[in-house]
Amino acid sequence: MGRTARMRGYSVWSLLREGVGGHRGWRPAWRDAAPKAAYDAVIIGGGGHGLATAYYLAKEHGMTNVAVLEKGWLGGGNAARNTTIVRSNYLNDESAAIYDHAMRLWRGLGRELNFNIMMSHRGVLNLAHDDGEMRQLKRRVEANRLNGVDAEWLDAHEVKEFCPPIHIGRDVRYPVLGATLQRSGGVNRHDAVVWGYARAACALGVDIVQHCEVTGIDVRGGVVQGVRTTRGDIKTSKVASVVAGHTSVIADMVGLRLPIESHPLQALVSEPVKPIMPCVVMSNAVHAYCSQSDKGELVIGAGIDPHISYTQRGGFHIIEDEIAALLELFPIFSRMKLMRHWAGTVDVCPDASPIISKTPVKGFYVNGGWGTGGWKATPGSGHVFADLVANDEPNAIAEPYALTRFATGKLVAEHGAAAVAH
Ligand code: FAD
Ligand code: PYC
Repeated sequence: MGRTARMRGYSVWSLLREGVGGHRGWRPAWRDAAPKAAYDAVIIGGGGHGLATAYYLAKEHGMTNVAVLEKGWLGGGNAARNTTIVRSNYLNDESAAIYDHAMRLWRGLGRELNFNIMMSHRGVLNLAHDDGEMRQLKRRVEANRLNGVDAEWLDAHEVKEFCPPIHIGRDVRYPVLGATLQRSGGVNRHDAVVWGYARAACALGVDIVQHCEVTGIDVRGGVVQGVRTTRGDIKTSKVASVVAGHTSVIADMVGLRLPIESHPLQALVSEPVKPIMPCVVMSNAVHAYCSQSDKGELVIGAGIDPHISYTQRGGFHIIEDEIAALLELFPIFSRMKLMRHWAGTVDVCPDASPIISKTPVKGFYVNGGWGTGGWKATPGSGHVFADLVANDEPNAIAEPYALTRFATGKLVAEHGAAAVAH
């Protein structure tokens, strides 16, 4: 029996009884709250980042009179749609700081939340297919090491040793010449992370309100007064927007125009098979990446669909291209069947780095622009954003991600390390 079950007083017999009896004795993991008339802070968006923000606000800053407002169900946005690749091998110092902060938090998160988030540090390979890419990726390995991020360079034969199903012959359009390896990188379980944060935040007093869409934000004299929602008006002096692909929609409610574009990003899974992929493999040049879920499905993705859209669906040609590329890397998968495919809406900044920032509207804070790669940042993002919302000042990790960088030109350019094209 797992630690969670023991702590909650379950025995094997009670689990069996619940299994055959329709789970009638199980308590919900969190309270589905009705919105109150006022809160000290309102978080818009019940994805991983919003829930992590709520948890750290309560745990580290003693702010418990807080609501998370989610227009759908918890974790039904990009949290549910992402492929959960976790790594911190970005190029710039500012990125290493935030993504490795997240990596440190991931390591202890299952224990901290007392929830099995199925964290698997199985290693992430980023492939190089030509001399230019090799130079660029080797430089990234050096930059990572200077920042204390674990990174190695593997030649093609070492890549094959680490990932036996991969094809390293030279008979393809983009042969594998080598790869970076971050051994601590890997994958985890998206809904467990969401539910773990939700349960922990709720236990500290946070109200989690599902099916509650924010439709407007009241601002008077440049200061936030509250939010309007499909379940009534709520007064608050702090509104924190954590809505991924809808960041520019929420910002528009306070008259703010952000340098963000929203694009579809697709993913798909194959039929389940026995364990074959021991690690995560990503290729920026051919636009394909792949890992294997614990259920046995190959989890496959590529870059964004280039058009702007909120539809949560993408074009078939993207899938065709990514599968063609993937099969050059893994001809062994050529007869597998694909089972499901979907898309999310990702919010992309011009430098492929996020926004974690105060705004010209007092009391309105933005966390967004994570593009194709925000899942890996979830705990780090929530941790530093909670600090910003509580203290009205960014800490050293969050500071480079202020909106002011688009005026000063001090961008954090991460298109290379973002790893799936955007
Ligand atoms: P979300 O989970 O989308 O949460 C935002 C929530 O806000 C949503 O639930 C939405 O319903 C809610 N909301 C929006 N508007 C309102 C409103 N008006 N009122 C109330 N609620 C509202 N990142 C990685 O690091 N690794 C990966 O492998 C990876 N793979 C990806 C694959 C795909 C196909 C996609 C789409 C994304 C992927 N990402 C990946 C990116 C990652 O999923 C996101 O960057 C991250 O999940 C964003 O977190 P979030 O909590 O802000 O977003
Ligand atoms: O940022 O590592 C990443 C990623 C993988 C797939 C989508 N994003």
